[in-house]
Parts: sequence; structure tokens; C-alpha cells
Amino acid sequence: MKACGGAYSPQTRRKHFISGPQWAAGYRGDALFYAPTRQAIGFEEIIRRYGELGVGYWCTHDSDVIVTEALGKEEQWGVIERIKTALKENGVQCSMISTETFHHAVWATSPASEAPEVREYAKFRLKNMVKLGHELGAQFAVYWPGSLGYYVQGAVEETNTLRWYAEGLNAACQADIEIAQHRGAPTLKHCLEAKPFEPQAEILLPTTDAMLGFINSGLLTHPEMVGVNPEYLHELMWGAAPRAALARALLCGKLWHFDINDGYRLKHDVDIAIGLVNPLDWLNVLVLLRSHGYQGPFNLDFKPPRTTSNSGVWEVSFPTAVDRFITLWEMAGEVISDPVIQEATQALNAGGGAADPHDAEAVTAGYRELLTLHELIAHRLVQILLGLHRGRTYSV
Ligand code: XLS
Ligand code: MG
Ligand code: MG
Repeated sequence: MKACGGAYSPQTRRKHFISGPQWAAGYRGDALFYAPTRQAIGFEEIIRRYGELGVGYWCTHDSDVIVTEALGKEEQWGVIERIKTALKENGVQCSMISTETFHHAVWATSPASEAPEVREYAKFRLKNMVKLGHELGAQFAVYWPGSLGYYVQGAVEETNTLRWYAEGLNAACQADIEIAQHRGAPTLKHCLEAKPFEPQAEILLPTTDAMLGFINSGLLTHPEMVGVNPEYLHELMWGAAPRAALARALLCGKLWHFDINDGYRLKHDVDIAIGLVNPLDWLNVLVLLRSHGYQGPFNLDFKPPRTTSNSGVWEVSFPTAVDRFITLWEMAGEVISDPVIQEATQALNAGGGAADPHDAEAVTAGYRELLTLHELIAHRLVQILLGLHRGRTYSV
């Protein structure tokens, strides 16, 4: 375990806005075709472990901690009190809460079902989630619509479904405004999370760009309260460049929350720990976010592999994932202040200085040598990633 390296102190880890989901630490290794491989653990232990590790924030789905039957009923408040005690005892804050709208059988036709009673139930759950969020002191609400889509063609009318989905969000925002006013607290930041496939075959809002379009569709009564929670792997799953997807959300002023993990292009949602598959791309992503002053949470939405034991989740999975994030974050700072990259970038931005910018040949000739700097920058990034710029060499 010591050999995993990069062991920062809990104090150092707490300097970052890193959040640990209840469901990530509680994941038992089960899936379609897979039986669980780990014992169940409750929120008290999870919050204590996150606190010890130096993960200063915790988040949850409503039904991860309160049984579905108790949601919205008096008995939920007993659980909320226990959560508040656990958070306080361990110096952990609740950053985000989410409504689970995918697992229970009631969501078989999505939270925006054609059946009005399902939609009414969805509103009840969403409004209750906002209430719980305020009580726990959360700043963010996340919505992964999950089953908003279909398996069989023609059964679902897409425009109606999207309208109904918007009605649910509008109910949540309205409840939030009222509760916030009553408590004298700020409203939550409501963040939409897209995933291109799984669990439905066809998804109505499959990408962060689709979510941005939806926010600006005119269907939301409070678009200013709604932003996005991109997940790194969800963008990679459809073949996108995650950094470009994040840049588009940044430009819209909507990048409020970020699920961090890793995985493979055009495959299912394997939720591997950050930087374990694509460290170079991750370094680049963090350069973008650092240079644009992203202030939101980095949410550890990964799943410890099912080969890892219960103790391995805490001894190996979480510490290494958190520490690799911090290392890559520090490296991103190094990239931004690297004199070679700075000089190359400035030279590219200054251009070739062609006397006549309307003459294609002159513009091309003036800029030709400079363009090699694109490759030079890429090599330099890898040097920084591998530590070569600090003189790391091998004697052969
Ligand atoms: C599932 C999503 C989910 C959301 C929260 O793929 O990543 O975990 O982040 O509902
Ligand atoms: Mg996620
Ligand atoms: Mg995922």
C-alpha cells in the first residue's frame, strides 16, 4: 500500500473541494451479470472514513440513505439527524444531494413518464430532495435523469417527454426558491448530468451539450438556477474530447460541478479512478480548469473495482484516487507556469507577422516555422507528466 505512493496528508487533501459520494464508497461490486463482492457499509462508517482520509465533502442520493418508503415521511428526519451528527463529528460537509430517479421500479418509464401519477411522484421526490439538501447544508443538487429514454421505438414521444422532464425541474427550482426564502439561505445550484447510453438504449439528453441546449430551450422557468455536472467518462463514452466538452460548458458559464473518473472511449460506464487510464488527458483537463479558475467540486464518482476488498476501498482505492488528483492538479499548475510552454504559447499568439494578411502564401510562410511549437508543447506536456523536465532519466 505504501508503494502506491503520493500519500498526501489529510490536511493537504482537505484544501481541495473534493467530494466523496455515498454510492461510490458503498458500491458493492454488483452489476448486470455481477453479484456483489463486498459487504454493505452504512453512511456513518463512510462519512467517518472520508473524514479520516481528508475528503472534506460528502454527497448522496436520497434513497442511498433513506429507504424509498420513508422518503417524504416524518421518519426521514431521524436519518437526517444521524447524518448531521456523523458529518459534524468527522468535520465533513454535505456538498450535494441528488434524487435517485433510475433504480426503483417506479422509474421504469423515467421520471417524465406519460403517466401523470409518476410525474407527480417525481415532483414529490424532487421537492423533498431540495428540502433534505437545505437541511444538510448542501450547495448543489445533481440530476442524472437515468431512464429518460427508451428501449423500443415509437413508444415515447420525445417532445412531450422533455416538456414533462422540464416540469419536474421547474417544481424543484420553485420549491427551492420558497425554502431558501423561508430559511434566509441561498438557493441550490441545480446541475444536470448527461450520460450517452445506459441504462436506456436511446437517451433523450445524451451529452452535456444536449443539456446546455435543454437549459436554454425556454422550457425551464428558472434557467439561471440550472447548470451542468459533466462526468469525465460520460463524455468519453460518446467519443468526445472531455476537455472540449468542458470548455463549451465554461463558455456558457454553466460548469458548476464535475464528476471525476476515467475509462475508455465508446465503452460502458466503467467508472475507473481518475487518471488510471488517461493521465495525459486528465492533466490537460486540469490545465483548462485551473487556468479558468473553476471553483466547483471535484466529485469522486468512480467505483472501486470489484476485485478490491472492503478494506482495500479505504486503504488503496480512495487514497490513491484522491492523491493522483492532487498530483495532477499540482502538475497542471506547473504546466501553466512552465517557461517553455509559456514562451511557445506567446510566440504562437503573436503570429508570424505577414506584411499582407490577405495574401495566403505570405500568411502561411510567415507562420510556417512557428507551427512546430504545437508538437513541442505536446512533448513538453508529456515530459512534465513523466517528470522528465526535472531531469528524470534512465541509465541504459
Ligand atoms: C451514473 C451517474 C450517477 C450520477 C448521480 O452513471 O454517474 O452516479 O453521478 O446520480
Ligand atoms: Mg456521475
Ligand atoms: Mg460514470
